[in-house]
Amino acid sequence: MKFNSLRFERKGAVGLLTLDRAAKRNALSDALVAELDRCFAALPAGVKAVVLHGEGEHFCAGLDLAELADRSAAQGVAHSRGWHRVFDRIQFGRVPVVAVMHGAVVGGGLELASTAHIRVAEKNTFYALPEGQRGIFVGGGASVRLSRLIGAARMADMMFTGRVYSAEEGQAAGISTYLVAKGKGLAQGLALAERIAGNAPATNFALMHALPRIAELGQDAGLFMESLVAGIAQSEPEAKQRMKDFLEKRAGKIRRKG
Ligand code: 1HE
Repeated sequence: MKFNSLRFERKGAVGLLTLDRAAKRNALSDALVAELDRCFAALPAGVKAVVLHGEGEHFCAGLDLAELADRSAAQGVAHSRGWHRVFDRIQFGRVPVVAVMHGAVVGGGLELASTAHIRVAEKNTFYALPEGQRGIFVGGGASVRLSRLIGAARMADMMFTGRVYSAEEGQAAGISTYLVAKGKGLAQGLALAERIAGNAPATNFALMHALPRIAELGQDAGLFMESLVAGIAQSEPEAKQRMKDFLEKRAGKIRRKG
């Protein structure tokens, strides 16, 4: 796949997707967002997980402020809905995405990272929602995705006060679930993506498409939907084979850490 502001490389079953606009701190221009859309729509069939990271010193500086033209209210709604469509395509796409973050993860960059299924942060990562200071509001899904990760109160604090979260604070708040040394994020992200790519497809599908929906349901409907998904997943031949492999001592045991 050929792009101007992205690079896509195959590493076996893992696709490595790089935001490749370092001179503008990987700011999300309309063209870059359109390329993300095209990339996720056309992922090669053999790709079973994607790692998303940023070239240069930062993951992503958010919306390309140079393009914040004189939009009417209706045009602003349409622009935001365009991002929602693309970001939904990433979150509810075909394969799980691991975001590897470093440097600035701000505004729309944090919204993009929030679409991923796992987030790895390097220790030099920092998070902010400068929309609050720029006199605008988030439009790339943060009110839904980020508020579910860190809570609406923390998100509101970031926007009211311009608060910047460090990598450690982001980890404690739930933005990342892996915190690694500077320069080690990509190796960690690729290792995680390889593990994910080795899962049964039904498990990955359930985690991407069923779990977030179940998490939004009440207890009764949620437990019922869980049973339906569990029944479907365990009926797959691959699940039966994996269970048999364990019982016949061909599969690994879970080992205590350290
Ligand atoms: C940009 C952008 C951008 C950098 N749009 N051009 N996002 C923000 O408010 C974040 C604005 N950016 C920054 O605060 C800083 O640039 C960073 C902390 C990300 C990086 O700092 P630094 O010192 O490494 O880089 P720099 O010198 O500030 O920027 C380098 C170049 O990138 C410079 O351009 P140049 O032509 O003068 O070299 C910057 O203008 C350019 N650049 N960030 C356009 N964001 C759907 S709603 C989502 C709403 C939002 O995302 S609002 C948040 C916008």
